[in-house]
Amino acid sequence: MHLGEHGMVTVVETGQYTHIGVSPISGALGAEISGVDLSQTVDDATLGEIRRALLDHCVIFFRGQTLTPDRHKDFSRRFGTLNVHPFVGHVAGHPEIIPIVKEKDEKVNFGGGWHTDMSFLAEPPLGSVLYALETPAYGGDTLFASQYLAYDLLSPGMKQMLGGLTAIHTAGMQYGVESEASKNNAKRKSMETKATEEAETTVEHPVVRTHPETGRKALYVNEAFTLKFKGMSKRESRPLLQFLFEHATQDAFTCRFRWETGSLAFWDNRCTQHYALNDYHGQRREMHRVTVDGDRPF
Ligand SMILES: O=C(O)CCC(=O)C(=O)O
Repeated sequence: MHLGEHGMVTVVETGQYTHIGVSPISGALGAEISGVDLSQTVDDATLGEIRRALLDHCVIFFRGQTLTPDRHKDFSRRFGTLNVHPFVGHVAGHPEIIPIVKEKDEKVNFGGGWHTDMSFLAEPPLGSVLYALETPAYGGDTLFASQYLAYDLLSPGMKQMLGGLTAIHTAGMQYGVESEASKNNAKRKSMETKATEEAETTVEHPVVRTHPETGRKALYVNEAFTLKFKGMSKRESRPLLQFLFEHATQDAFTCRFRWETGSLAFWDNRCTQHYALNDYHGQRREMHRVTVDGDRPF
């Protein structure tokens, strides 16, 4: 762990919660929520506290839930409209649910590198709601990193420089016809992914975004989808991007979630990155992901 000299990692101070229990799981981000049954319609006061917990902790976790695909979507829809992934197949009859599956005999997992979901969209997701149907006896944890901390712990000079930069994002590195990732995706028989020319489309986002609800600044580049800085070549962009990718995901900014069947994670995609560990070969893992639409970053 290498913290900069510019500040200390702290958990955001929160107000009181009266409808739910909220227990932070690391000093950087992440909290487990208790006292909620998501198989029932959540009342507005409880939902308000869940929303506040998400904003305070960036990723929240629920355990012991029993959700049908419809209930999973109903809960997620309370936070916004639902996304249909342009390049990844869906659960039969539920275009808004991506099955994230790794079979016992498969090697490649989905999300096995640090990323922010779908930053290749002009309006990337607010967040994702991931529900565990089958989990391995060991391994398969997910890491999350606070991109507020990644921004806060940069030097004033770096913050000033990044504040003037725009980045170019694309799905091409993951879903482009010629990409290495597409070749790996094709080996994954349990999930359908499309390799298309459409994936090469690019969009522009500020390198530092302001969270539309908290007003806090967050670093917004990620290795999966950020191609380069606007107005620079890929070669010129690479050294600074590489520094930011490594800086943004250092241990001090992370938490790690251990899944059980019935666990549900809801991450705020506007201020986090995540990484699905691939350390459970020979075991099966099956999740369902619903993705909530977001706004254009500013
Ligand atoms: O399977 C996981 O734990 C996370 C999957 C992932 O990275 C994603 O849904 O973007």
